[in-house]
Amino acid sequence: MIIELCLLGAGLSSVAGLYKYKHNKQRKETAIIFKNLDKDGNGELTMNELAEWVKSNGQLWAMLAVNLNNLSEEKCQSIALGVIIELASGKVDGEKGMDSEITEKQLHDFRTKYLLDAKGNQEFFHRCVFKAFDEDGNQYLDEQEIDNFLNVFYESDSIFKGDARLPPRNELRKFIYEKLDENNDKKLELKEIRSLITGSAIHKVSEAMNKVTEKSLAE
Ligand SMILES: [Ca+2]
Ligand SMILES: [Ca+2]
Ligand SMILES: [Ca+2]
Repeated sequence: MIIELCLLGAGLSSVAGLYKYKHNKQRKETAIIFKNLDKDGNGELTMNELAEWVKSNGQLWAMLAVNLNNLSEEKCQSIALGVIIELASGKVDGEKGMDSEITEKQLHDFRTKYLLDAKGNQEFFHRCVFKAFDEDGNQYLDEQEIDNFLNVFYESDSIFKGDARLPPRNELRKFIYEKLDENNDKKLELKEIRSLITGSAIHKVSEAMNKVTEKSLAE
């Protein structure tokens, strides 16, 4: 019994040890990244200092470039930069976040939550896609922005072109306003339009539509 308890104790402490090791390793990585980016050494990162990180780190924007292939790499980088600052600073209301300076702790929290975690990484990507269409940055897509969003599905080089699951444009549009716009204000927030963004961006429109239809039938 005592031996078993000892073994259990050893097992638990090695799990804790591993966790601590991983945690410390991530912290050290953040510290190195931060030090390299903080060119003026004032202990905070401005937008320009962070931009260097985004530029050199494809993980932050390449997914966006692949999925929205009409956007230039520079545009994708600037979208990712905007989302990073919003998430790291906690100021998601448009322009205000852009003046924020990011501390090492904020950078670390952003990395662990949105880069080193698969689910968080997906959330980060969804936010980038959303921001690509929320051109005025007011956190919802108005009718003009929704029109641009719909272009993704219907442009001549769209991966959905000729896909039988893709409904006619006006039907998809109707679907968005009738089924996804939960509070019927003709403004689509990320949480309302997410089902069209999910997956590796919008691959499964009909599936998303079915899901929402099933959900609304079940309610
Ligand atoms: Ca600085
Ligand atoms: Ca908008
Ligand atoms: Ca709405």
